[in-house]
Amino acid sequence: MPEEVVLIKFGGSLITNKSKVCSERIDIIDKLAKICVNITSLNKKLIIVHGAGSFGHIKAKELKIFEGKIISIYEKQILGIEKIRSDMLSLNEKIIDMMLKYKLKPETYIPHLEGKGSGMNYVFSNKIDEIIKSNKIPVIYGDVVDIDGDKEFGILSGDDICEILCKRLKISHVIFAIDGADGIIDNPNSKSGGKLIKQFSSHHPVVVNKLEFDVTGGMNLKIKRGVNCFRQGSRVSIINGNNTEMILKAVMGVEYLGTEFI
Ligand code: IP8
Repeated sequence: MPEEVVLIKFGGSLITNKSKVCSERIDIIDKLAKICVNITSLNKKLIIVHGAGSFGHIKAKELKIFEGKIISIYEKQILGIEKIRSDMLSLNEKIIDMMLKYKLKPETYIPHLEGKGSGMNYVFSNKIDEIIKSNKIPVIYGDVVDIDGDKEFGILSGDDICEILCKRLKISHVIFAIDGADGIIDNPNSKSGGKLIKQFSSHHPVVVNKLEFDVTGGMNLKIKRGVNCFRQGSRVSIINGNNTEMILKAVMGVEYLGTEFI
């Protein structure tokens, strides 16, 4: 197995059209799959995590899935969970199909079928180790998962998955490929739109963009998870995923446009 493991999180806002339910951005998925080919040809092991975007967040927000079981809307929640899970599988299939088109060997780990626990309490099954030990590319995604106790279900974000995997494995580099910005912006709500923070230290104060639509915490969660991945010993970058060339540059260790955690 190659020594260097690169984990790329494809942000849900990047790979889907945020405001249109279940609408994927196939051109971006295509570009990302091509970058995966480049990275594997550098003899690096790749792990892909992807978010939900409009395949998960719109319905999850509407049905307050994040809060767990709510008796007054329980039946609707159960039906909604089924729908979100099948929508997420279909988004995952689009990514897998694209990877197969480029002769990559992906294998999906389905969070709600394999493990349980929401957020950082999620417990992976051994299936993840099997996929990682094989020569396949593990593909994991944010999902609605079962949890023990009265809440019954909750959300596992792709950003949580990144941190959990950094704790479980030795990951050399975690890259959050996002949409709408070149990395962490110092003041996204200002008139000028703020400035890119090229080197981000975990002590840096962060202002979060008020316009985010995520049920899982958007940029705030990404930064928190990124800091924790960095503390586990991984390099961490946040990069505009529309600019896939920058992902490759970051992996190659040359100068790139984006935010590097220091
Ligand atoms: O987009 C969220 O995952 P994320 C999962 O990685 C669902 O935060 C189903 C909303």
